[in-house]
Amino acid sequence: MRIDIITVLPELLKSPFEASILKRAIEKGLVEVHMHNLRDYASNKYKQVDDYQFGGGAGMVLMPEPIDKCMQQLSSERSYDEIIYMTPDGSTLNQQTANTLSLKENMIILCGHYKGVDQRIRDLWITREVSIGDYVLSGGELGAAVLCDAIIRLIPGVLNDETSALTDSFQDQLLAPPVYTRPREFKGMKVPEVLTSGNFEKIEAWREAEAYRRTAERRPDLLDRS
Ligand code: 6GU
Repeated sequence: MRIDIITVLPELLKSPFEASILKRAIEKGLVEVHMHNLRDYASNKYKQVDDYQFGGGAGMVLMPEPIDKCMQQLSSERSYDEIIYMTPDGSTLNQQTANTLSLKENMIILCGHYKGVDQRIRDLWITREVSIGDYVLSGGELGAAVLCDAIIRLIPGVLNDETSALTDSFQDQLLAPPVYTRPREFKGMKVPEVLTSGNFEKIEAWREAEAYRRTAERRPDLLDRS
């Protein structure tokens, strides 16, 4: 998989890819992530990438020309399966979208800023608009980092224990059951006996029941779906 990220703040996006499992995925050659600073595609001598909005109103808008120039450059080098725009008015990211995107080969992620990008860029280039939740961020960069993490960890070979993504919360529309490790007793609290019984059928049944109980209690909306 190859991900190209177009941003006015590449520094904000560096550290997630220089730590933990994202770094390992890149080192293993399972994913390539390339940052493109929109300012490098600005045409006037002030390296301007934003401008006032027509019709008036507070806030700047990212100009179409630099973004278009960057999109054209990238698209001439390879074909892209998805060109994603990170924006609070996109569809809310969920596990199903992450699963779908983890199967793509080449993706561009465009990070919005200020009041966003000129609508014509969205009409011309964007195949999917993604929000990471119902709150406003200062820019799409942190959303892009969240999206990349959600996608990249699903690529086969990225997680050490290949089965562990399968038992994540949401992967079967349920929250994950409680987990325990040693010691068997901590501050008077014991690990549920079934987990130390060695009876794997019973353990599976307990985990499923706990997953349902937890989901019904915390996220009943997940049980109403499908
Ligand atoms: Cl992707 N961008 C911004 N600016 N705000 C957001 C968001 C994205 N997702 C939720 N809020």
